[in-house]
Amino acid sequence: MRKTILINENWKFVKENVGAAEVFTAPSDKVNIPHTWNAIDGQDGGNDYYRGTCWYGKTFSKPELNNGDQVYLEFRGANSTAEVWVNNHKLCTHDGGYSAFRINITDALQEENELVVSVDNGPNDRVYPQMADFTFYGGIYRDVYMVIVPNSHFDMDYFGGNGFQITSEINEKTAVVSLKSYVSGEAEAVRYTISGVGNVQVPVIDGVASGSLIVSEVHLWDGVEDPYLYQAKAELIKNGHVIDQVDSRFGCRTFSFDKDKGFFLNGRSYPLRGVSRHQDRIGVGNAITKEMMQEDMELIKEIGANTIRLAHYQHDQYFYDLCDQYGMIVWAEIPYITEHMPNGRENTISQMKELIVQNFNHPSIICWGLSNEISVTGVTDDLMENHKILNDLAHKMDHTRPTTMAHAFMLEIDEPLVFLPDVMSYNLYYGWYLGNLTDNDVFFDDFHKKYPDKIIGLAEYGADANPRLQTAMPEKGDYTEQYQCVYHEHLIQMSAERPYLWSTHVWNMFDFAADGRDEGGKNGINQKGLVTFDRKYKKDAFFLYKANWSKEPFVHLCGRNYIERHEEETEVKVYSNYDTVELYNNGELVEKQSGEKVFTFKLKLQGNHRIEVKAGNCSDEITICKVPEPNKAYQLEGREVINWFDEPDMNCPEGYYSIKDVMADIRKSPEAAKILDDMIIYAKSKRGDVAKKVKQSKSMAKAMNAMTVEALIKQAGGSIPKSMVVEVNKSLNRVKKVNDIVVELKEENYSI
Ligand code: GCB
Repeated sequence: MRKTILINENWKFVKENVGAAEVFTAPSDKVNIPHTWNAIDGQDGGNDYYRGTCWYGKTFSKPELNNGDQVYLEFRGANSTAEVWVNNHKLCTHDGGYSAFRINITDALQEENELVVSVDNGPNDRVYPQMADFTFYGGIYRDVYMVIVPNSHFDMDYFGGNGFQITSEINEKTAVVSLKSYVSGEAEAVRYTISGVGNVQVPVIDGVASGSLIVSEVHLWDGVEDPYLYQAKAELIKNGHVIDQVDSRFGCRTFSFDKDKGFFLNGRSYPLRGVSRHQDRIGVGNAITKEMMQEDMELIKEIGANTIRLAHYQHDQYFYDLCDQYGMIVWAEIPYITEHMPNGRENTISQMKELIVQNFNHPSIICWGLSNEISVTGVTDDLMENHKILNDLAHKMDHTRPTTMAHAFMLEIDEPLVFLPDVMSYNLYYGWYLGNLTDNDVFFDDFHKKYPDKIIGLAEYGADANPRLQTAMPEKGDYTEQYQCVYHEHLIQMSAERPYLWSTHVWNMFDFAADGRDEGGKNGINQKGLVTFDRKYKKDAFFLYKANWSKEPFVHLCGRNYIERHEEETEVKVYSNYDTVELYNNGELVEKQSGEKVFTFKLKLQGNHRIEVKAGNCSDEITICKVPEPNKAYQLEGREVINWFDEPDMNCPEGYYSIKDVMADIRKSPEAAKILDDMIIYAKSKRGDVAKKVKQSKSMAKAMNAMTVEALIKQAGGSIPKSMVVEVNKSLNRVKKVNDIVVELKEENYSI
């Protein structure tokens, strides 16, 4: 029988590209897996974290083996290219930092062994991801196992899978469960058992054993309400004895998509409303523990989501298992992202094969994501061909799940790429990076009207919020908790009014590291999370979703961090899934309100206030007070100016440009356009690599052209310092207006 041994402890780590021969002699640290070398520098901004080759080493004695036993090493994740040596023999190279891989080391074994692994997260042009809005932490950051199997065994060599594939087909109350396994070496039969159902023994023919079992009165895997899992085992039989065994859970469910009504699970409408997740955490990067994954899942459960987009790469098996257990519907994807690389085709294919083979049996997964925002730097023939290959591959490997893609919001809705996958989705950021909140509504209305037969969803949407930043007057680009709420209140309503959206996923459940970012009062962090990077603080918007999605009764008072308030009359906002809430000020009832999810109260401020809200058996409390001056700590540095033209040296002379002009007018003068472009380049540099690369579509260029420079500066959220705004305005004041030229719309790089 096989033996699986976790070998995470006691590795040597050399943070230098010393070469295989030097690993045990070079100065090194002692580390345990999971490990990354970018836990700190990958999260502190500057886009300067160490990307290169580092080395790991471990010695071990030869395990006790029976005749013919095969010894494998199994790496669950090493980012992003790993090479494995045993006793100076290089045994494998694996490209792809988020999928599991195995290597047979039997022939290289001696009594005492030196295992050496190089891991390289340096830039190249063939392994995805290379350009994206997150940190590519280097290291062996998921578990490592030694697996000893008999000479004949369930296949260990096919794209990291366990050689056991289960598919179920449901017919009314009965499920036909097809069981297939792949066998290496000689064996006569495989016995399949489903706990509580029965077993069947089938012969191994040409290395494959196919059988089926009927489950009558099938207990469906029914999403978050009843995620019932069956337990299956495959036993390999040789000479009448069981010599190997693999186990897998599976679930029986059906699902479908309707162009008007969205997603259906087990025949009933089941609108998918949920969040996206990145795996990393503050201080530990991607080297997270099972407890951390469990905590993430508990938070996602608490908010009441029924779906997770596991972005932008393959997640840990443990997390997919949790999704099965908690009944989450999952969008799984490979890190084919942002920038298509002509040399990366092979890597997209192998990563897609790994994704499907390793995750085939998870009932939670309902689609395979081909790519994310891949059109950002332009669509080429090679990109199209690459996608067709991946699409066909996914269909061939799995006829039970559709393919999907997350399109960038600058991809015009008529582009052929939009329609390449089976079901479509867009990442939209109107009301944050660009445009107004209602542009999201218009976008989907246009799409649905023009393509009523297509299945469309919202793969990403979100707005950054730093819990330190608080305001009575929320607006786009201010990074306050309050604007994040305004944004999500609108988006929730927008999607509720459009039941055809097959899924919506908030970007993002958790703040995450993007070392190239420097905005919103934090360096190196994307703050679109509903929960902070350390998982310790639930932002107000978290409770907005909880009110909409969760059945667990609760009431929440917003503005917990907005303690010192300057306004005469303040707004007190409450999120709850009760329909009646009562607000108390210093113990006195202010008002009892009935409504749905969002309740707002006005309160005159004077001195100190202990505010309490009660609903059913639940209550919440905050304390706030009136202060004579606005608290500067609540404002984003660089965004303190409310009206630019109240500032000294800010003018708007007749016949000359100023920041009050719309961009289309400024672009009529090459001299003024240059001033604008320089400012935009500067602002983009604060939003990381992806922002620098974005190529605008014509419709977005049109939207941008209609904006004033002043509006653009606000949207940039304080990343353009006051002194620069004054200088830009002064420079524009020196340029005479050009009135009679029509500027041609170009796909220029001028969004922020
Ligand atoms: C996107 C990307 C995601 C980014 C996000 C953002 O569309 O898919 O990786 O993190 O936007 O926050 O800008």
